[in-house]
Amino acid sequence: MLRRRVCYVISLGVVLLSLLGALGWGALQTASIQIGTFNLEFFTDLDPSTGEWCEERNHRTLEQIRELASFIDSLDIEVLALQEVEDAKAMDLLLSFMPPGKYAYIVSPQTSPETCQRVAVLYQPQVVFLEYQGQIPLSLGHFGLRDGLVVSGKVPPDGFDFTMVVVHLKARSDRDSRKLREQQLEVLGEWVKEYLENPDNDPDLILAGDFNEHLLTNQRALSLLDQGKRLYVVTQDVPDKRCRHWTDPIDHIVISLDAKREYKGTAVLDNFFTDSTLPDRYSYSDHCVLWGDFSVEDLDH
Ligand SMILES: [Ca+2]
Ligand SMILES: [Ca+2]
Repeated sequence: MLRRRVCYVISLGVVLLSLLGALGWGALQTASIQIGTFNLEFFTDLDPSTGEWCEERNHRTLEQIRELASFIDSLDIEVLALQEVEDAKAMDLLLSFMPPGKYAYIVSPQTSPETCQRVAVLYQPQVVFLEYQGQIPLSLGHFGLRDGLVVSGKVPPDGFDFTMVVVHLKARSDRDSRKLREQQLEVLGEWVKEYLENPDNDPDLILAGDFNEHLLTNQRALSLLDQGKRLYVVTQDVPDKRCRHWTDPIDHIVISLDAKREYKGTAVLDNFFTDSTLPDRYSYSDHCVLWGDFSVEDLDH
């Protein structure tokens, strides 16, 4: 009798394990992945011989970098677009304070024009594969400005696949800066149009970054980017759009119409500055973290 019961329990265990295997353990653990963006404000490798302009503006101690890394890890975002990263050494520094093996990164290989504020992407390789695809010449040849970084992503083995573009457009609101930013939006918009019109490309396109532009209220800026493609600004779904004393975000996630199938309709702008449990939060950045939830399943037609 006892033997039969043991056999029964073992059989039930085998059935459950088989079921887990068939469904995919990863799918059970995460029904969605988060894709986000965070401007790290002069995040350098602390080597004063490189990226001098950024090093002079970097205000963090090693202890504050440790706290920043632990804060980012606590968000547990699977794919996080980053802005203002000096280089790969800076990313290695950040990862040195994170759980070993949990994160990987891709940094924009931009060398010309020179910049110490590269765009990058931090991701969890155990959940999603990311691969470098190229750059978009958004720096327009201007010293210090940033090219866009294009990566492809896929939730293994046959889940959500997409192309992501990380951007950091020209800051400031003086006339020349606004004009440059408009040119950048046009170049990006044309790239997006061409990308979406090529049937060989994955229809799920995600633009994430610091646009330095109020895309929710500046219709002209959005139309330069959109080019009639009916892109969707995920940022509009953020319930509380306040970040410090601003209420009209400049950090955005913009997705193609097809990617809306994968997007779960929920987004967060984390105004961590109000969280008093984070002692050095004002040293992290001058931006909030934005993310949206996406399905892990491949819903391509
Ligand atoms: Ca440096
Ligand atoms: Ca896809």
